[in-house]
Amino acid sequence: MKRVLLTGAAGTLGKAMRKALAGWADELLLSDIVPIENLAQGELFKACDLGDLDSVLGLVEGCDGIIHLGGQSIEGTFDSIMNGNLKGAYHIYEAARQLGVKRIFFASSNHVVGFHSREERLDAKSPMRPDSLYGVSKGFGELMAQYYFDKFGIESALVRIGSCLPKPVDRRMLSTWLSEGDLASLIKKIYAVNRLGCTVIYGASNNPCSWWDNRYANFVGWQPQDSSAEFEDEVFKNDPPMADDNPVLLFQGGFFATAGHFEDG
Ligand code: NAI
Ligand code: 15L
Repeated sequence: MKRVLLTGAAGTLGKAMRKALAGWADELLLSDIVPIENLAQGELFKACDLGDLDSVLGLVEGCDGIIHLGGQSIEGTFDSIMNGNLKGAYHIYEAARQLGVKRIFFASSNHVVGFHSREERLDAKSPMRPDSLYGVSKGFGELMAQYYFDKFGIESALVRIGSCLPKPVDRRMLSTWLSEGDLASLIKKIYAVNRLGCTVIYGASNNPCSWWDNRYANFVGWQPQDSSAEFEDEVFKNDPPMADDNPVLLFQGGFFATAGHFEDG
């Protein structure tokens, strides 16, 4: 890969992927609405508001691939989500179409399916049941990707990331945890596979109590190496159990499903 764009590069996963992907592409073009100054060798930076099409066009020009992590990453008002996630998804795909980018890693979220019960095992064909406006916005991004694949052949990995952080810190994350190393290896696989299509992938490590089945993405050849099992004792010690009738425990999305609704204005 000559030049790969990493949006959301100032965020939590952006920082982690900068380290993990160092040297992978000739140039990693970092972008965020927030400035980044500590550039490493092979990194470039361009500020961009994903809500602005002209800026996104300027950003995507000359890129061979896009790792799209940028946008609102938690629940919020519709207005707060619209700019980065709705307009942002459209702008990324439209820029890819106009400028000839053929493959995109789209950071979707488990909150697209967060209203499914924890007793269900989901796969790529399970219906979307978003648990938040944020989850709805990620579902919108997935549909945008599907449209641009069917009409223009732009391939995407729609990665429904679980909980990506250095280690699982609560009981739910024993099911949803994705290690940073496994995320980086997934990104590399997505750009190495011959034919990607438009493929939903659940972004979770090899956790023993997973709710998700990646059978329709086996062809990608991604084999997560890490497991939440090694953190189980620590999590049980630090995160006391909730009462059995706590509704948070019913849904895969946890508190995203039970939290109140944000109103604009
Ligand atoms: P984050 O909130 O730390 O980073 C997101 C970045 O996007 C921030 O640096 C922010 O400044 C930037 N951003 C927001 N609005 C923007 C706009 N309008 N224009 C340009 N940049 C904008 O989020 P995190 O945790 O790094 O997540 C990265 C992506 O992965 C997000 O899309 C998130 O929804 C998704 N994801 C993350 C999960 C996790 O466990 N961290 C789980 C599921 C999905
Ligand atoms: C997400 O989509 C969020 O971006 C992240 O902050 C976590 O809340 C994660 O899901 C999760 O479900 O743990």
